[in-house]
Amino acid sequence: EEEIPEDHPRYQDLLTRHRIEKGVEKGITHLQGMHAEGRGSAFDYLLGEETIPSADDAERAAAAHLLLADQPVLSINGNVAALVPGEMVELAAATGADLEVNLFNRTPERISAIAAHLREHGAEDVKGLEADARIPNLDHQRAKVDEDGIYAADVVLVPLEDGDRAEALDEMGKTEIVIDLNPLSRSPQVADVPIVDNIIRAVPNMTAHARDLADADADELREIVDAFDREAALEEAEERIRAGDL
Ligand code: PTJ
Repeated sequence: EEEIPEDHPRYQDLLTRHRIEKGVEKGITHLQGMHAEGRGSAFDYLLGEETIPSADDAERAAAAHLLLADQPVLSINGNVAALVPGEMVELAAATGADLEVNLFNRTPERISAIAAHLREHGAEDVKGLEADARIPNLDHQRAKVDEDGIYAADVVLVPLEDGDRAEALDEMGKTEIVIDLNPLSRSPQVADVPIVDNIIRAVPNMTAHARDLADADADELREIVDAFDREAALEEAEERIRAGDL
């Protein structure tokens, strides 16, 4: 990462691309993850590569949801592991959530490579290796989850998620938090809390909000959750992208 000069106007974008390439080389990120990254990068450019106010509201509401949850789980795929491994470990610690490796293109090799990568970044317990339960209404490979992880979770964070799986988790009645730079994609459309922001900015900001809310009581957390307007957040992101007034 040293070869990218920090004053380069596209520094963050280049850094992100580089991390995804490294992830592919290490067997963590799927080749499709590079296409996903390219799409995300285009939307981020149109958003002005910054956390817009409605995304910050969503990140605070997401932190409140995770703090209120009985069994919160943060789902990790190949792009998430390459981009924000240490940041996800910190968010888990700040909210009392579990980490679960959950892949769209599931192979045992990638599951163990990602679990090892998370442990290198400070994770103690990593779920997703048992895969002893299934999300209903999804094909076999893509439905695999841990019984005491995503299957049992009341609140799940699913960043950069596939639309079918986001819908199936929603149908299970879970409170779903999605991070996705495309506000029109199905995952944010079905999410209770759609976060239209780059995961690189979103996760550290959620952790900052969680730390800020560490001493808040349940009533205060519920107020934050109730005040969040998912439709308004999606609309604000879409307007910002369409306006393109950078
Ligand atoms: O590691 P696996 O096997 O679980 O596969 C993961 C990917 C991401 C390849 C898989 O889930 C996939 O193909 O996802 P999609 O359908 O391409 O959706 C990814 C979404 O994430 C798109 O809407 C992108 O705009 C968005 N996205 C990409 N990079 C970022 C992002 N959103 C936030 N931050 C990013 N850095």
